[in-house]
Amino acid sequence: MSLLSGGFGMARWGFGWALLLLLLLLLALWRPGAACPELCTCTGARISCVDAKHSIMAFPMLQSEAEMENITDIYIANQSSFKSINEKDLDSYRNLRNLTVTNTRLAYISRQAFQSNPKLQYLNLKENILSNLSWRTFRHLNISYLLLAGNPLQCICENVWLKQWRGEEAEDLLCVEEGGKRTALSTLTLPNCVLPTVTLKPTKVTMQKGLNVTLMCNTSGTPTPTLNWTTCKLNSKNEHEHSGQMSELRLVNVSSLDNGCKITCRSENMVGEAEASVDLDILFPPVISKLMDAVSDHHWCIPFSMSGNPEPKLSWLLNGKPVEEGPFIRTMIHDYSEGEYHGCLHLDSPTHINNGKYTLLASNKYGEDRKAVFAHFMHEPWNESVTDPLYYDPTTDDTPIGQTEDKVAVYLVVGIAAVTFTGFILMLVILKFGRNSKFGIKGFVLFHNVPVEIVAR
Ligand SMILES: *[C@@H]1O[C@H](CO)[C@@H](O)[C@H](O)[C@H]1NC(C)=O
Ligand SMILES: *[C@@H]1O[C@H](CO)[C@@H](O)[C@H](O)[C@H]1NC(C)=O
Ligand SMILES: *[C@@H]1O[C@H](CO)[C@@H](O)[C@H](O)[C@H]1NC(C)=O
Ligand SMILES: *[C@@H]1O[C@H](CO)[C@@H](O)[C@H](O)[C@H]1NC(C)=O
Ligand SMILES: *[C@@H]1O[C@H](CO)[C@@H](O)[C@H](O)[C@H]1NC(C)=O
Ligand SMILES: *[C@@H]1O[C@H](CO)[C@@H](O)[C@H](O)[C@H]1NC(C)=O
Ligand SMILES: *[C@@H]1O[C@H](CO)[C@@H](O)[C@H](O)[C@H]1NC(C)=O
Ligand SMILES: *[C@@H]1O[C@H](CO)[C@@H](O)[C@H](O)[C@H]1NC(C)=O
Ligand SMILES: *[C@@H]1O[C@H](CO)[C@@H](O)[C@H](O)[C@H]1NC(C)=O
Ligand SMILES: CC(=O)N[C@H]1CO[C@H](CO)[C@@H](O)[C@@H]1O
Repeated sequence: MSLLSGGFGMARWGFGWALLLLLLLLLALWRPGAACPELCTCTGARISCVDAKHSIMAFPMLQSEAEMENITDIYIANQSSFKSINEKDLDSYRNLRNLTVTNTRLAYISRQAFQSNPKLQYLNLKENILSNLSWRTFRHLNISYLLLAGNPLQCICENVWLKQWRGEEAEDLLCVEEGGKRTALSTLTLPNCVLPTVTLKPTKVTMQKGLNVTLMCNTSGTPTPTLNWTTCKLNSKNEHEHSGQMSELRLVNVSSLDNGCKITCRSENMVGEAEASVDLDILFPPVISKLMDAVSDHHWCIPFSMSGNPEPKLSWLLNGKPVEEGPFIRTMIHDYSEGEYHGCLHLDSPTHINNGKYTLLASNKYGEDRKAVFAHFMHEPWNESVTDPLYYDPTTDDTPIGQTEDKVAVYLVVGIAAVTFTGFILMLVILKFGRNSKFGIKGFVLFHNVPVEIVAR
């Protein structure tokens, strides 16, 4: 408002426009195109470096992380100084989908080269000088195209995994034998170059909690594969022992918290990998971890959480008598997470006859558990249209606490109002007579204190 009033305002207004223009100019300069490295061209989400006279040595970097995150396509061709793709080179290009590096001196690709590029789909590495490539470089990716024609790939075990490659050109891919002779990779067979297999025993683990179990993983393949166990975060005490092509995983005093846990044995060598897994099925008696006060949300719900395997059967008691379930009262499990079933006893429009002590019984063949909670289904306080017979019902032995409190509150408020009013009248009287009487100021203090004592009582 003040900007437009008076000469001073006009000056500020002009200054504002200049600032805005400057900002726009800066914004224009910040556009991706302008931040493109000298020897490359950038259009939208693509970087392309094809200047053969002045070769780049590594992937270009843009000015900001945000710009690099926008890039989905990098195209590099005819670069005589481009030799390797190292561990961190592509870290900032997190959304990269297409990568072409062709007709360069590329000889080395790190196994971690694409660890930050989970979206990489199309990889064209034609016409480089790659002699070998590990499958581990691509283990976490979902590559649709891997083009490798025109590389002096050697006929060695490390490249044998390419035989199984589903890429379109796999059949035509050639490799170079020691003498220099070229062979179709698809027909290559090498001694001592065998894909791993793995067997895990037992194949099913169903056991009671507190017992011990030993899992045995056996692998074959050459070169000798390495074995690894991957498990959920185990609560049971565990140890593994490794010897040659065998590995043992021993679980002691198995915890019910590990029920459903998946245990995997993975085996890998340069030709590829294999794995086998088993799910722990741990039997244990029911445990009710939570039984909470009734809450109202369309219907009333008495929420509970419990565990047990096999899944416990549930029933309820109201004041010690079995609750008959039906359309208006029923138990429902809503969710199974972190080893626990979460559910509700649903009550449709409960009345005072539903008030009382609710006991949840959970049982399976290994034992049972029970927990109880008191539930009072009440109308909203201060609702004049309802005269709840509950408070006059002689059959109800325990008084509903909430409503009693409400009545006390009413008495208290009315009492305080009455006392304040009396105090006010008394004060007027004292002020009127006090000026020329013996009561004085002391009288006022005395009278003011007396009603407060009545309230406290
Ligand atoms: C990234 O792309 C989005 C959508 O195309 C665009 O709005 C945004 O300005 C770009 N960010 C950078 C830093 O270029
Ligand atoms: C790379 O160089 C070859 C021959 O030198 C040429 O035919 C090709 O068009 C060039 N590629 C690009 C993308 O410039
Ligand atoms: C990636 O490359 C493929 C094959 O050349 C092409 O069809 C696709 O449009 C490219 N995708 C992007 C995002 O550039
Ligand atoms: C794979 O290629 C790299 C880079 O050229 C080389 O250092 C390494 O010795 C090769 N590995 C094998 C097994 O030939
Ligand atoms: C892998 O890519 C293919 C096609 O590119 C797609 O259909 C599939 O869903 C992808 N799989 C995963 C796990 O991303
Ligand atoms: C489980 O192993 C522990 C330690 O090796 C041992 O003390 C315990 O007796 C074993 N329990 C059973 C049920 O075999
Ligand atoms: C492991 O597997 C190999 C081949 O599958 C088999 O010959 C060997 O007997 C197995 N060893 C054990 C201890 O099961
Ligand atoms: C087994 O574990 C439970 C807790 O998970 C513990 O209370 C019990 O003492 C343990 N038993 C043995 C023999 O270590
Ligand atoms: C009073 O209770 C009745 C019956 O439970 C309900 O329909 C009505 O909406 C309530 N009124 C208010 C003001 O809460
Ligand atoms: C990723 C991982 O845990 N690798 C391990 C697999 O097992 C071998 C020994 O068998 C370890 O050396 C690796 O570190």
